[in-house]
Amino acid sequence: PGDGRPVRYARAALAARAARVLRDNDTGSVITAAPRLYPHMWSWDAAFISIGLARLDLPRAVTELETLFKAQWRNGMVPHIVFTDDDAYFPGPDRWGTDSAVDGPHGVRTSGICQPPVHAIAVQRMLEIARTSSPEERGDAERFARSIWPALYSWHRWLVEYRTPGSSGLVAIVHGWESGMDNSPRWDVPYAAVNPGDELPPYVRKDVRIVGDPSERPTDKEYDRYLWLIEEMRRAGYDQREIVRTSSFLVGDVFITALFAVSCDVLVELGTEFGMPADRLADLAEWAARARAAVAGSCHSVSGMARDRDLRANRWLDTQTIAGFSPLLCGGAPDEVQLRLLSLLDSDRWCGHPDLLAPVPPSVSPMRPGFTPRQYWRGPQWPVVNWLFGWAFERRGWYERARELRAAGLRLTDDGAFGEYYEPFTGEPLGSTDQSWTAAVVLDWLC
Ligand code: 2M8
Repeated sequence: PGDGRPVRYARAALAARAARVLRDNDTGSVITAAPRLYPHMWSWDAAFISIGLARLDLPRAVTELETLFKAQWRNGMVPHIVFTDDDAYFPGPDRWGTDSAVDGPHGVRTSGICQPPVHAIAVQRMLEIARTSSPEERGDAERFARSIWPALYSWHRWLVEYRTPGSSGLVAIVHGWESGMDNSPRWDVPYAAVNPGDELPPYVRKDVRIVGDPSERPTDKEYDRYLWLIEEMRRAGYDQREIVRTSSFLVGDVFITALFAVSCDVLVELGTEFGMPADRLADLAEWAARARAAVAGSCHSVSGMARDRDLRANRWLDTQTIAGFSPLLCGGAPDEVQLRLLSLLDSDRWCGHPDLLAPVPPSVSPMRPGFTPRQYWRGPQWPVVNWLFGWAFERRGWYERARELRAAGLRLTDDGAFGEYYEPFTGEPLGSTDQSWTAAVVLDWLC
């Protein structure tokens, strides 16, 4: 193979392995995010998984998203974890303590926070895939898109009603886990202000026992903060207004805001096609415009990179991570800023770094102090993030760039391990292997 990794699979064999990962991770009711490390359904994982499944078994893909949305809270929130009864993951449902939350769902146990809103994107992608298949699949996918649309609308409305506080227009998160990029340096400053109290109930981590090298995971100190924020939310009874008012972590997340803007656009497209109410379509168009303006408004005047905003301390967060490229996902930044971002992305500070195994954007620039090539969201490359940029570039008509990202993503993942994340220089798969969303995006790239 020439890159130091033991095997490189050809396309057909890689697709067969990816399909097997999704089949093996299927418990019958949900496809777990990963076999041992993540034995439950995660919200944004489920969206990507449905895209991969649509290539294999459309009804199964539909069931996956229906299962997630059956766990939607009564106020509209889509929870970040839907628990199976496996107890190998911590924190499980007892620690979250959401069973008595007023707005919680009936008959299913979930966490009490959310994750990035990529579900409309998944539904549209499933529809596109089904339309290249039989008339029957096409009909099924259209029925599904129409039936899930109101739930997607109320999920987006929840993000506006409860999670767009203040004047920045950015969608706010109350826990780093909501960003999906748990321990990214994006959150170091706001997390420094989270002080776990003496009343933090004791706990034992399970993740570090499963991942062979604990330094690929967040630290214990970080976990104390993660657990402390859960404690605060439990005490607030999962009352969203109270949480946003009092939580010691409140940050406008620019990457989520960009995904929200483009997902609102997608919902407008689907809603127009399926004759959804005009007032709802108008809401979505307005939310998209506001979110897009917030992303553009966050861009640094020199670098052009988009920034998160610490809403407790009222200041911009200037960490150079992959989230800085958010305007490329949703558009709306001035042309000159966009060009600066594209040339930065191509430069040796990002995808053009000469030592990368594949030109996939790492989670943090390899040229930044604090870049840690093996540690989770602090340096490694994440295939799903690469998929999102490729999808957005295709949508924006940047076909050559989209093709390049797809090729780079396949180059990184053709070892067939379906790593959760990858060491950017050696291409070593890290964290979990047989990670479902990695298998899913690889399938989408291959088909
Ligand atoms: C990771 O997050 C979970 C907590 O939600 C964890 O570390 O225990 C993140 O990479 C997140 O983005 C992802 O959805 C989840 C499951 O793959 O794992």
